[in-house]
Amino acid sequence: MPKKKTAPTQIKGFSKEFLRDVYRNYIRARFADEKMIIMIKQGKSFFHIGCSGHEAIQTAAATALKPGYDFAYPYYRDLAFVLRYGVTTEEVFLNFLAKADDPSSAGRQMSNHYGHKKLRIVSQSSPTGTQYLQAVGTALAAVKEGTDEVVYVSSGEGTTSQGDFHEALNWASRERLPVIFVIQNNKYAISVPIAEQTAGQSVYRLTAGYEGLTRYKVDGTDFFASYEVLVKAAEQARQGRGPILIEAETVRLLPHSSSDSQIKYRDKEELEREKALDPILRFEKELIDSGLFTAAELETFKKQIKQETDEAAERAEQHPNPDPETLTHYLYAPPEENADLEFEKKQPSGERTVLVDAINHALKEEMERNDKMYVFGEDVADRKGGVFTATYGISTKFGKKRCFNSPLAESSIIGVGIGMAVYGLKPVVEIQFGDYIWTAMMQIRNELATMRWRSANTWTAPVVVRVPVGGYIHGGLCHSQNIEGFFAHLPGIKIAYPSNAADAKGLLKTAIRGNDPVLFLEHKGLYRQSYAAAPEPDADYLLPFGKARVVREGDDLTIVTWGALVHKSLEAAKLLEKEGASVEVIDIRTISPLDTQTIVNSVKKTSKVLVAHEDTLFQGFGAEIGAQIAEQAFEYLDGPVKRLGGADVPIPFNSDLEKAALPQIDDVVDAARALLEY
Ligand SMILES: Cc1ncc(C[n+]2csc(CCOP(=O)(O)OP(=O)(O)O)c2C)c(N)n1
Repeated sequence: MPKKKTAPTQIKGFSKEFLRDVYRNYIRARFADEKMIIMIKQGKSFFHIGCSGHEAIQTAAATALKPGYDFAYPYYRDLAFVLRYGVTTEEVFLNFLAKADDPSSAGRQMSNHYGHKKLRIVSQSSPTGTQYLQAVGTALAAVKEGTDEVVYVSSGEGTTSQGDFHEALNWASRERLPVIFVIQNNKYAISVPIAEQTAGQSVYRLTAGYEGLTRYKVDGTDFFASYEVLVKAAEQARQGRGPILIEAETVRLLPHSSSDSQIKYRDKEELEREKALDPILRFEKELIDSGLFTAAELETFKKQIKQETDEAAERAEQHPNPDPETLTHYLYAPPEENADLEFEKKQPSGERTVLVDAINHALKEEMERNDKMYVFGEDVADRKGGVFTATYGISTKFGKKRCFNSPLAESSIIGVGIGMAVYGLKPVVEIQFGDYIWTAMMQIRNELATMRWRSANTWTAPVVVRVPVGGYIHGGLCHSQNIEGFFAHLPGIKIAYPSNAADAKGLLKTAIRGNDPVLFLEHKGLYRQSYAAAPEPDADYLLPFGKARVVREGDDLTIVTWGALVHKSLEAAKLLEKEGASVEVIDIRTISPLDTQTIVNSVKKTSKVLVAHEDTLFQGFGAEIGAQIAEQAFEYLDGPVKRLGGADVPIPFNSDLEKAALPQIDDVVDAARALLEY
């Protein structure tokens, strides 16, 4: 009698149920892509960027991880990843339609920019590559906290040309952090083929030099191969055996986005060849050939999922749009988050302390108070303790776990800081000189300053960034810049610029205890000046942001100033007093928020105002103050709003030249005198 053939129950050890779920995820993603393209044509949304062709590697990655436990930094093409991770199809459409209930951003970000607090999908912004350093920061936080959480981060192959990618590999490899880098190589970055993008046309080979990094190259259209690698990677990362890079070869079956037309730059034959590599066709064949599924069964799944997709889209359409009244919500922490901060409890009465030491003491006291606080940057650890010694003694007192040297890479410092803050730690980082903050500008402008707003208050990144700025002590062009004018233009980040030791301590403590990102500017020329020294406040002295100080009262003219020009303005006021002029000097103390009220009140009294700062004049922050005065106190003015700033040149090294470039006491006197005589 012929032996009866028994039906298989598994493929390669995977149960029918498991494979059905994988297949269903492929189809959910594919149908969502197709539906979104239709809805774009119907004018229901404006942008779509799809995952078609990438389903296998993405589904494998999400399947190998623990949603809601492991952190994910998925890129815009990761639809199949997020669906498998737990985002519902309806939520995908809420995001696509920019609805108020969109869990990633409440309609604030472009579609397909994912984020989901409960699932630990960190809010994703648009710059290619920034996510890598943040993923490293989150992994570092997980290690510091002693957990076995793993961090997934992905991008296309084009994005691996970004410096942030290599900085991330360096940091992750250096510390053997639990990061899984998944590079989905579809061979194009918009229209640019990998041959024009990447040395050797292989990300796998390109990254060979990072010791400690485990690398795999895999066919990303093959679920079984991809899953095998991802499981190994997750296990390795979880066991603390270091980061993993996976280059997964995929096909891009759609144009780059709905704004692109790939037939302009790809041959028909090539597109046909890629269609044949569609991971869905491959998986269907494997399922049917194995005998585990019939074609009819798969058709039934498709029908069901088609209906589910249409229904999810319809439901999402019924949700409300965001209310324009909410536009400015969550740019900063809502007041209740900072409600327990008590300001100026006791006036400073300690020993006279120089500014840099006041900073140092504030850091140490806050480290003591908050074991989630971390200090890092270039050279900050002992024995050096920072190039200005602001961090001296911290690593010795609190250990190198909590105060450590970063690589010499500013974007890394901010990106890793964001990742740690997202996790719930409090990074207080140092950028060695304001002049070198520019390589971190992308992380600051598009990531740090926007995290809370763009995720509608679900993710926050309250990193404090300390930055020595300003002229003197022979810094020349690139150790002397003032930077407040650039950063004041960024909504979402607060900026302090203290002029003396007591203010520095009080403002830094407020920055550290608060829940917003803060740029904390320290004039390096004031660090050890006796005139910037002050009686030291106690450990609980907090100064509020947005509260200017009337440093000297007067009736004839107001000088609005900050940083190093506070002292020069005071000296000028003393000289002018001898001529019979009564000059009021206001130190704004924080650039953002700005205490316009104190300025306007003073101008109402004196009717004449000079805004004086060290930064170059053209488009300096003084222009903003001048404009606000013109708007709010025009009828009280008895002369033009006058500005005094640095010459519009780089800062020279030669002392005489530098003196000529930066405003001196005489310049303040001259400007004030001209106005008094007006
Ligand atoms: C820093 C930055 N530069 C440029 C862009 C515009 N841009 C968006 S996606 C993209 C191509 C990315 O290609 P790749 O990394 O290969 O991923 P793929 O889209 O092919 O999956 C570009 C140039 C951007 N978003 N960010």
